[in-house]
Amino acid sequence: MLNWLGLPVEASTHAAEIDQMLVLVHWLMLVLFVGWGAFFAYVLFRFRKGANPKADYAGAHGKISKGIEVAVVVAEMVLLVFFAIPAWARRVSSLPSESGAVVVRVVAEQFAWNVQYPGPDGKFGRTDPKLVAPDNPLGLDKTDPNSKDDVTTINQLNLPINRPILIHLSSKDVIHSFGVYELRVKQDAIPGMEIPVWFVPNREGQYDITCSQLCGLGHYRMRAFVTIQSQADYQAWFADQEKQLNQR
Ligand SMILES: [Cu+2]
Repeated sequence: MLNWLGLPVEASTHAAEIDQMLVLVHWLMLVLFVGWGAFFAYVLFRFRKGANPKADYAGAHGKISKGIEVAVVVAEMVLLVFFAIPAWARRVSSLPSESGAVVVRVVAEQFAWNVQYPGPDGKFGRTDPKLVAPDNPLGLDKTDPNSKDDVTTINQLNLPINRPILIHLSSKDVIHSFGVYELRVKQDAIPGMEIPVWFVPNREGQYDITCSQLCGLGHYRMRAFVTIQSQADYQAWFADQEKQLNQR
């Protein structure tokens, strides 16, 4: 039932719930489209000029039209109250704990995605806009002890499978939007705000991070990758990053 929408693969645990919502909305839209379309064709014929030389200003009198209107409103309310709002509430209120999750900072800028991992100490190094430079896009304060083990990447986010991921999302300049279709994740990145985004990836692979908010001339090339890998592969990747860090 999901394939007819042509959706990308589901790569996170909440993807099925989002897709169910999409499918329900599309079914409702299909019924409305066919229903209103048939009604429109009927009205074109029934109230043609030849049969109705004088317009009737009172409109529809029957109970059927009112009944249909109420049914559409009720169907939309059911979708909203029983499906959409609970699904949204789960996304924004049941955040995983910092200690149990893989915590990452993602900072958007025109036109790239900067990633900061807190490293083994679990603490993000201090960042300061004054320290931002071409070789330090995050403005990481290298004198801060917490920053010593912080791994930073550009346009590449590696994450382990089957672990809760908590991303602290922000932006350096304008409003961007962090969109990963396979994970069914989309969240605006807003300067001055740090917005939590969480999900549990459950399918290994490499997926596109696409900026989903028109953010300037280079918007089209604001593309990055998220690589979902096994716990062992992720640890090996991370150890490699730490090694490179110590060689610098
Ligand atoms: Cu952008």
